Amino acid sequence: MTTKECVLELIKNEGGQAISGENIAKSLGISRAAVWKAINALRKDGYSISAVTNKGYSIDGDYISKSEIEAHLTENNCYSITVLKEIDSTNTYLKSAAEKGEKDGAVVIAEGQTAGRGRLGRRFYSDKGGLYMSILIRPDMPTERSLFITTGTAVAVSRAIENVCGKRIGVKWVNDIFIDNKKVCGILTEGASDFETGRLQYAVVGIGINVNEPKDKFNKEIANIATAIYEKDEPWGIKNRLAAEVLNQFSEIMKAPDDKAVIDEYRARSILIGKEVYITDNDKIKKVTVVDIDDSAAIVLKTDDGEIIKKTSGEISIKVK
Ligand code: BT5
Repeated sequence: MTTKECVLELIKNEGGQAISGENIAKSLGISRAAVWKAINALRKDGYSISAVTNKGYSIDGDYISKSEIEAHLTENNCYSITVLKEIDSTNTYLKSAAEKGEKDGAVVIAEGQTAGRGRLGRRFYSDKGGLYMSILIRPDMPTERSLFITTGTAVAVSRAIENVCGKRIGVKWVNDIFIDNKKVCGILTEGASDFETGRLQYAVVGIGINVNEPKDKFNKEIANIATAIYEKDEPWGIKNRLAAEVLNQFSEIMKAPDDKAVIDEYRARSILIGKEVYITDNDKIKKVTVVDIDDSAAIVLKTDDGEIIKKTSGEISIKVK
């Protein structure tokens, strides 16, 4: 670790309380001037570090820390985690690493994204306040079953938010996580498959969670549809516990994402079943009723003239009436 990283760890370890420059210098065996230089460099990196006279330095509680995430992982997890302050898109970054041979279990987490992506070229607003992470997996799985990666991830994220933050979570087929009828998280699964074998080479699973509302509020494009887990003042270090629990649940579920129990839980969390919705299918808008989500994770719809149709991800987008 560099001096800057060591100073950061010491300040974070205080859980919001101040630590004096003298104590930092003593712990690391460096001069006060070196501490001051490291603090300035951290501020330049975007950390919100306050200095209080006669007390020392403290940091805002919404930071993300690799060591804290690792400390909350269950024992048999072997993720290789990289934490970044800001990046264009964690999915873009990890996809490029995957193409160069990066291993199963690589995880990239960012505090903000400048070009966060949703499905079908849509934008995912990624202000500081959220948790943006991508996980690389190389499952031995036929490509046509990859929809289960998205549904399994939705269950993992739902469980994690409930366990760590105590909020009740619903799922909007196929990749959206909701709290009280508003979107709190989106999932983007991208990958590559081997045409000869018809099996997945890799998948990069991107998860964007609005943990705290952005300081300047949500962008007006999403102001009416988006929500955050916390309106303000998220609990100290919560993003680290949440990221770890997402990874814990994810590794458990990815052992068998198509397991009946997982798809049953996904179905039970669905906010769409029984509702009338509009679907956009090949540029045509249709009103339909959502009948079910079947065991292949396809959505089962009934049209106005009574016809039952099934759709899989990517073909349609859904708007609740
Ligand atoms: C998604 O797409 O919701 C997938 C989002 C995946 C984001 C993660 S973050 C880490 C990784 N790196 C990336 O670059 N992406 C992944 P979709 O279902 O197409 O929804 C996109 C739509 O959600 C937009 O058109 C907006 O209407 C809405 N939206 C955008 N930003 C949002 C936000 N922060 N919260 C709630 N809704 C949002």
